[in-house]
Amino acid sequence: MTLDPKTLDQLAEHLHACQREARDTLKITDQHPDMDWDDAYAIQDRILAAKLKGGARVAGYKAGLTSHAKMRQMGVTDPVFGFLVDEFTVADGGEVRVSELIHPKVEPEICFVTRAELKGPGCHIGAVLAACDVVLPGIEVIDSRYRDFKFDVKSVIADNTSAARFVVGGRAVDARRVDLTTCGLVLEKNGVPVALGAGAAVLGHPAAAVAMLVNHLGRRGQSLPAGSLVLSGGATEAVSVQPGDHVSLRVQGMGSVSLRFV
Ligand code: OOG
Ligand code: MG
Repeated sequence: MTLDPKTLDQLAEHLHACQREARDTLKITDQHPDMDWDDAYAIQDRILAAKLKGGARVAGYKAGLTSHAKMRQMGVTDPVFGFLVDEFTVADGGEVRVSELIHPKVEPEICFVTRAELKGPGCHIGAVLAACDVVLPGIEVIDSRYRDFKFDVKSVIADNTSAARFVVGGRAVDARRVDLTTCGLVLEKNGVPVALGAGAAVLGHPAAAVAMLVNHLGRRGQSLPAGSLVLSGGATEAVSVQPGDHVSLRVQGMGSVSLRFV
């Protein structure tokens, strides 16, 4: 850690206010070039604490920057982890109000629901699949609080990895009965395919992203509780959206999920 607790508090308050008020900011490492990964997660922790204090409930966890397509698009080469709270949830087929966001983008994701606690270090794909109940398709709406979506890895971690909204739906299937590497996925905007890929785009196997999250939590003395929802990360580049757009994601064997931007 290089930042003092007061600075961490201020940065968390600032980023949280930017999220709530849908206004952008310059990336925080411009002012604090020496901040480290622990500082970044400490800021994210403070944002979560403020949300919990305000009555929020944790709705799940997310891994991000887990595919080459995403890493290339954002110029960041390390996966990052964040939290999801109830205020981010959208019902399948539901609406997202663009006026509540800065510059939203959508990402196709494979989502896991666990039925047993997972603990790192040493968590691997096998442990994740053994502890998973179902997998299902999900669309994440990311909305970096940083101007023009420009950030580095520490800034984006502090900003809770751009988390803003998400929807899960389609058909939940037994995680061990689908081949999560070869399953194809198609993201459509207004009926036109705009991104396509396969599960293996996410770290070779999307369960590897969950294992990395668990090992990350383990390093911080935490575990992934039973019954957790985990977004494994965008399998393709994220796609910008505007009011009026209808977005749907179809994942092979798992049906489809959708949302509308108004
Ligand atoms: C960071 C969040 C990335 C994913 O699935 O890769 C993410 C960003 O690109 O703004 O959620
Ligand atoms: Mg994502």
